[in-house]
Amino acid sequence: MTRMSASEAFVETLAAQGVTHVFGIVGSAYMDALDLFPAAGIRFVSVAHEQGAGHMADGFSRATGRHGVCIAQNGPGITNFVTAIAAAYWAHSPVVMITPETGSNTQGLGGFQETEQLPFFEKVTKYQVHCANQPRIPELLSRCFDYAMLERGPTQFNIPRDLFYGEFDATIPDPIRVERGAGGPESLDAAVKMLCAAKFPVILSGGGVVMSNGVGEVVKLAEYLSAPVIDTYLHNDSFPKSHPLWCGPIGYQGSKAAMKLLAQADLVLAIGTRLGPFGTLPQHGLEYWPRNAKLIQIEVNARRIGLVKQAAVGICGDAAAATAEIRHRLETGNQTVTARANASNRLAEIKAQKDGWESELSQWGQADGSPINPRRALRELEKAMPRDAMVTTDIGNICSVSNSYLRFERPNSFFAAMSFGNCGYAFPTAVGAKVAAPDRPAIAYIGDGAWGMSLQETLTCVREKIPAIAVVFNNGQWGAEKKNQIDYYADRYVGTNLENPSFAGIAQAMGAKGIKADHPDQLGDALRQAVKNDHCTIIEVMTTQELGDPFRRDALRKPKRLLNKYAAYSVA
Ligand SMILES: Cc1ncc(C[n+]2csc(CCOP(=O)(O)OP(=O)(O)O)c2C)c(N)n1
Ligand SMILES: [Mg+2]
Repeated sequence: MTRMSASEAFVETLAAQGVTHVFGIVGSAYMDALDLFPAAGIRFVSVAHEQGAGHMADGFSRATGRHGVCIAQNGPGITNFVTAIAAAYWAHSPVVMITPETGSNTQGLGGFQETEQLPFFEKVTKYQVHCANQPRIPELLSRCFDYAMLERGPTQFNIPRDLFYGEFDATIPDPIRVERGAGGPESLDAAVKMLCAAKFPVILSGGGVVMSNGVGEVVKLAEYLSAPVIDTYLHNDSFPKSHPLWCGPIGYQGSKAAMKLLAQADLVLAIGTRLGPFGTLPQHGLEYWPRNAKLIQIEVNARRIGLVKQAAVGICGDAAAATAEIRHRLETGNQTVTARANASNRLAEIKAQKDGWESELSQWGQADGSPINPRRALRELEKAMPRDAMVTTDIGNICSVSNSYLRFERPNSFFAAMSFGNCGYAFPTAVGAKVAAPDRPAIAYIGDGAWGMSLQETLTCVREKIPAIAVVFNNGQWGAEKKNQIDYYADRYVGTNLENPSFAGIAQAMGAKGIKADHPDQLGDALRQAVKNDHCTIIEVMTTQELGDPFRRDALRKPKRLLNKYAAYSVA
């Protein structure tokens, strides 16, 4: 035990957990600890809005597989975290949120900046703790780090601000990291048996593959089986794009090749995925989920096995370890593996489907002229994309269409706004990723509407010298929602048209680089220039108003009105 001040114990615990960066906005509530951050080896990244800090912690975590950490002033600083923490929850990011609270001496009196800070986050955290006993700071704060990693999601350390003062004897705990195994022997046996019999096995590679560092194992198993590998929705970095067995993602605006191949499966091996319902909806008019195929699901969280799709075999295990074990059993067993005998047909089919989809994309991407057709813009950006880029995407129509054009060689490269689907996610997430991996380009795709929610973090990039890149698709509309008004509400536009200033001009006024591109030829150069800049660069892409398929065809209905007053608002 060593005698320490509370703030010393706090920062020593952060340091013991490997924390090198904390994102937040300064506040008196934790200033005594903040004062020690530099000496403890922690860079405080000062942001423009706490939501940005939460997303940056998420992006930092997704780029590295390490914890992301955010902190703010009690009350309003903490409530500003809500959306970002919900997003991190659905991205399965180990974000530790530190929430200093109003002083314990006045709690309940309705003093300054007081609100109960635990209930807001109850449904979007894996663990919350209120520290009421000062000597327990190291223990409880460590637990937040341990559980965030163990359960892959945000945790909350809530502490009355007066508890940063005072002293006690403390031991700083070592981090607890739990190794996971391949799963139960019976379920692995059953999976191997099923795989041996499969004539057309298809592998779905999910987020768990990236998180378990398992891409290499999936490559080996896929090669052994000559099985096509499909990324689950928004996990486009879960298999290398240059591999002949790579087929691209399923889900909204995903790869038709992936969908057509999945439809032919007699067995689906889903690795590291809960098979989220939105990510398996029909697309491009294709009902591609193979209803009659058997499903083997590998999931680290037992609750998610069979949650969305009935699984014939569920393996509760680490994605990488389970995949390696399955291959080992296939290779060393003396059973016949059917898929190895009929590989050539399948390989030919994979190639044919991929070629077909590629030429469709190329045709769509030919549209010329100014402003730029969105698909053309996405194709030009894809062509200029640096090999080691990290790309974040926002929620919007053009960002969704980009799903077909974002392909990656290595894991930890694609950080889309996941199931929470909040506008304003991409840019701060890219900023956090850039802080985590300064040698890799960090590029955010954002619509003009969502840019209004996130452009303030350009200030953070300028002030903190973070050369993140934003590609803003300026189509003068909240396009994804406008598409619903086009399809369902007879082109009655309520709240979906946007009048924009010059976003490149705003970027320059903020001290960043601003580039406007309104012709397809300019886009590749703009991106290459932005990657070269050691300054934050905003590329404003002027696009047409053309829109791709809507998001939520699954959830919208044609309007029906009963009152005379609204008769004109019905669709016949
Ligand atoms: C925080 C938040 N508010 C509202 C929405 C609903 N929403 C989904 S997509 C969208 C439109 C996005 O417009 P924009 O960013 O301009 O991209 P575009 O669709 O035009 O490509 C809106 C408002 C949301 N997902 N998140
Ligand atoms: Mg828009």
